[in-house]
Amino acid sequence: MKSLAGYIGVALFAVFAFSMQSAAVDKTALQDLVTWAESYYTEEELSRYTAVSVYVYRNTLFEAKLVLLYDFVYPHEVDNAIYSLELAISRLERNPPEKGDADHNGRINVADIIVIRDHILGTARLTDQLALWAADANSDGVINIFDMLTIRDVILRNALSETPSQSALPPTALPKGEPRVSYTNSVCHLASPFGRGVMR
Ligand SMILES: [Ca+2]
Ligand SMILES: [Ca+2]
Repeated sequence: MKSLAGYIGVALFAVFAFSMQSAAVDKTALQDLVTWAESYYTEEELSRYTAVSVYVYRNTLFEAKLVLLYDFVYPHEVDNAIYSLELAISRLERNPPEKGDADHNGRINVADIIVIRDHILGTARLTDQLALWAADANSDGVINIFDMLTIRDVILRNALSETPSQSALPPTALPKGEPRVSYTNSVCHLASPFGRGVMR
């Protein structure tokens, strides 16, 4: 039969062993992931994703930060936190943009015209399907100068009326295919985002 001192000794050893194990757990990868996630997924960025996927992401991030906070964690808890956070990030689902919001930031402004201009000129091609859909502002299946002019009109109309831009564009269903880019005679001259566009 063990003495009281024996039990205390065993307990102290267990605590010591657990502490040594916890101290050895490397949280660097989790810390790096959390730091990156918090810097990349700002409130503005998160506003582009569906409420459900953002809810899951926030909860998972919170749990990951708890793991970072705890002094005593097992290695598999750190691994699980990394896995769960990476999964939540991969499952963040973008909200569909409105027509004309080519840079998908929730606003229609000059930046969208510039994005479309660069896409047409080939200096910065759009590849995201939602962006391609939004860039076809006049919903004719082609991305060209007329989409830039459509957005310009929306901006001017909004500036005059100070009403939301959503109603200014014709409602359309999401197309199955990628809008075609018009390269009619290949060159699109633009003096400025609001400048005259001449296709030749
Ligand atoms: Ca925009
Ligand atoms: Ca178009």
